[in-house]
Amino acid sequence: MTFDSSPPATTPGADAPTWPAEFAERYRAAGYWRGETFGAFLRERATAHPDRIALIDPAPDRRTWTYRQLDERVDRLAAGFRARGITRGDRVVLQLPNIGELVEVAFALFRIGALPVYALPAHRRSEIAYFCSFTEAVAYVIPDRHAGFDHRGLATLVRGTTPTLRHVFVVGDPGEHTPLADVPCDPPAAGAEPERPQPHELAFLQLSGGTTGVPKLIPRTHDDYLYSLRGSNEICGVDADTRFLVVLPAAHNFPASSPGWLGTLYAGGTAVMCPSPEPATAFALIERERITMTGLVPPLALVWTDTAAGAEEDLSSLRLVLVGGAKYSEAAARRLRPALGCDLMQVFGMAEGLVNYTRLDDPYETVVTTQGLPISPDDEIRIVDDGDEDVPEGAFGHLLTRGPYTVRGYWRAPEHNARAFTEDGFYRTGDIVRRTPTGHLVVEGRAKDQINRGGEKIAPEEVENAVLRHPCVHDVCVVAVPDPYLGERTLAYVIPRPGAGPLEPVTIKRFVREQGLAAYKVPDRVRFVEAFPHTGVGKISKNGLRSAATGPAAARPEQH
Ligand code: OOB
Repeated sequence: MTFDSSPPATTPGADAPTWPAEFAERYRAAGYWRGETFGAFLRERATAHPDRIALIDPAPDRRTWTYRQLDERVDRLAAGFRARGITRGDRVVLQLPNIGELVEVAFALFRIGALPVYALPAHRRSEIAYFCSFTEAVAYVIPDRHAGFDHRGLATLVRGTTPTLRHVFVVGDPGEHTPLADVPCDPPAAGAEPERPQPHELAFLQLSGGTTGVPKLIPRTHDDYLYSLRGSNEICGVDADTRFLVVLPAAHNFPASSPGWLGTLYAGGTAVMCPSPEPATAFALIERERITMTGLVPPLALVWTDTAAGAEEDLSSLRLVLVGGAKYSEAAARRLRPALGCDLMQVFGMAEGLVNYTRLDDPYETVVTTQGLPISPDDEIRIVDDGDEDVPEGAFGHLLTRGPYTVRGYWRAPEHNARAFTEDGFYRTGDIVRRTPTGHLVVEGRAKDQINRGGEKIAPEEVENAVLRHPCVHDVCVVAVPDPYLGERTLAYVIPRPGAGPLEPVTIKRFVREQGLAAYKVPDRVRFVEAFPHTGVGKISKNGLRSAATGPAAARPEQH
């Protein structure tokens, strides 16, 4: 008998650093890692309460799934994927909007141990081609059209450049690809099922906001992610009566797990997919579906609070709105409770792991002025200076963290990991925080080179690389400028190539879009300059450019 001692393809250690044995043992002994998997918990809920409604997709015709129906559907889809050769450890790029199929496909992949790679609906050629080739994806799942964009054409392009990509599954009209509706088939008889994924193995790859030219992938295991769901559910009071409205793009970590559609399903509640974050759509659904909980980014929370005053819909079922993803100003936070008539909870989280929440029993002042406490007593928090030395209690510094649901490294990125994690496994969040005497964290700013455009994260380097490909551009520097609505917007400073002829901001913006970058990464403003300011050591001074952007010259209208 031959014995293959190589780790299964989805064991975290194979493609990314994992928790050292003594930490894994500690997290198991503390009851954080319980040996559950996503596929198994859905089956358990379906057995315990088959007829409860798990999922509602209101558009265009209201569709509902009981727990039994969802579980059966997931089984049939999993069998269909398997029949098409998709197996344990395979990567599948999942790019679906907030529709029921996203939940079905994710659970079907969980069940066979294939790894969803969660793309956002806004991603375009540049991002999707990268995800497919970097992860050597075997399949790509898309809607036919969404928000005016035909995903089938993009899929054809990407298929042509990704040799591993064997399948494109389409929700709706498939064009030249395979309809997702054709995939489900009868599952194998009991006893003939293939080996199930193990709790310590990877469940999916989540996207990082990124600080480099290409987005990084975050390897999350069943054990660690399910712990963050249980913790989130307990803190937010999620139970079988919770009706959670998924307003933000469902693939993002916040609406997926804080407590999100996954937390809601874990608790046996009902997840309702919201096709648009606009108050007109969302408020009508809150009334009709008696929504109790949702999560918003600060700009949306602003729109909702402004609109709620004159709204005719009955929002009285709402108990709790979570706001996070970007800094929520105290002034805006104070307006939410009176306007929406429900509790507010701030959430400061990251797809790499650590999630902080204000608590339901925190004093109101704490809820509106802090970004909360970590989920776990074993979330280790260090606040350090530039030399990694702890700052005095209450002072601000760089936030480092490690714990039972914070990854120890990105997927297949050893060089980046050496910078993004300390030698003893703390993740360098890039956030500047301070801690109040009660242990609540207050986000004071950011040290990482990332722009937070209303919760959407942009790595300037990725945009700069796209602009640099323009033949008339000599150099470019992308910085954040403050914005009253989004918090930050992007500004690209461009040095034209000498003698290149006249360049217009719109030319640069169009060029970035044509490079296939998601629309939210297209610079909001472009300004042409002859040189960049430099720091003492000769590096480009992004601070100098940021302050130039907010100075008097910043208002020049032709530069927008
Ligand atoms: C969430 O996850 P990501 O991975 O898109 O972004 C993480 C980063 C944090 O490092 C921080 O810079 C920023 O987003 N952030 C906040 C914040 N919440 C996130 N900055 C200030 N205040 C907040 N409340 O954004 C995310 C993941 C899970 C739950 C919630 C948000």
